[in-house]
Amino acid sequence: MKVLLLGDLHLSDKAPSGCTDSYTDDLFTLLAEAAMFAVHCDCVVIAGDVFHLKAPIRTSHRLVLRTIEAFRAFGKPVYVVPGNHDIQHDRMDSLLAQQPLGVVVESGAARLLEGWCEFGIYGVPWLQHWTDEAVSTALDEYRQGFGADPRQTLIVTHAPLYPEGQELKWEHYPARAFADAMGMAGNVFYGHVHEPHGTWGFYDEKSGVAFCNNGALSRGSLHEYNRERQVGVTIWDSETSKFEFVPLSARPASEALRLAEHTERKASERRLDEFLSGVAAVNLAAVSAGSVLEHLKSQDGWGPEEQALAEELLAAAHGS
Ligand SMILES: [Mn+2]
Repeated sequence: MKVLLLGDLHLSDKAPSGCTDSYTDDLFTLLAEAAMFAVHCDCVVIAGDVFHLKAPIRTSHRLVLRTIEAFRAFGKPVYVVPGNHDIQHDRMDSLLAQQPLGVVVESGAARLLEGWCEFGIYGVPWLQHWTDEAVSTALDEYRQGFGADPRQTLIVTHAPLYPEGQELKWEHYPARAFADAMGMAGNVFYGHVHEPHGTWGFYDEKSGVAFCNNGALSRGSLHEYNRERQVGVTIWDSETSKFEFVPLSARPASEALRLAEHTERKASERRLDEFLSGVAAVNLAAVSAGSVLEHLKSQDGWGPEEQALAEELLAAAHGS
């Protein structure tokens, strides 16, 4: 059996601020390209974060319909393991009650993957709290059901997993503890971390756990890794129990990311810092916008550019 794996689509009507306007269309082009590889696979599993915005009102019907169409074009069963962006307030019961992904599932274009599915793949959605107890509970049925050859089993999850030594201080669940909760047997493909980790883990030829993350399909931020990495999907083969990365023909970073604007914004942030240190002596809460401007005009280095920036910021602060 072969499984086409992808994660972190972050579909959105509007491009995130670091991306060019073709963001949404580019993602659908990548999904269409990925669908060509689905022909050789038995099913498709998406490792969460199908939609970018958690508030359901901010995703259009048009985008939901395009997503349904794109998923149907895979021509194979599509499973989604819900990510933190697919639900609201970290509550899984929001999904079918109000979220855009719930509509995609109701349409029949995708199925939710939690626990075992008919392909013998096991889903672990985003957890509200990443505690040992919650992880162990989420993997209970896995430990009982992985059978004689765990090398032929696959877990797909949306989880804050990192190779040892690369963990984020404020958000991670120790990979070794996750592997222990799996009974140290099987393979894991995970989303949530957008920077690709490749294949790594605690395994040898005979046993252990292999983890794989191929990075997000979306390049929604201007991080360094997004400027250089190859966007792609992964095919997992139960015969060999190996993950194979499949590069997609994504736009070069210079066309997908607003690199020039980013440099400009950094410069304007620097000017903002200077502006704020200029007003540090004034209690903003107690004065009017006009008097703040008067104060600023008396500062050294005050010019028309600073004046325009200050007026803009003050207008924004007053909600006008
Ligand atoms: Mn994500």
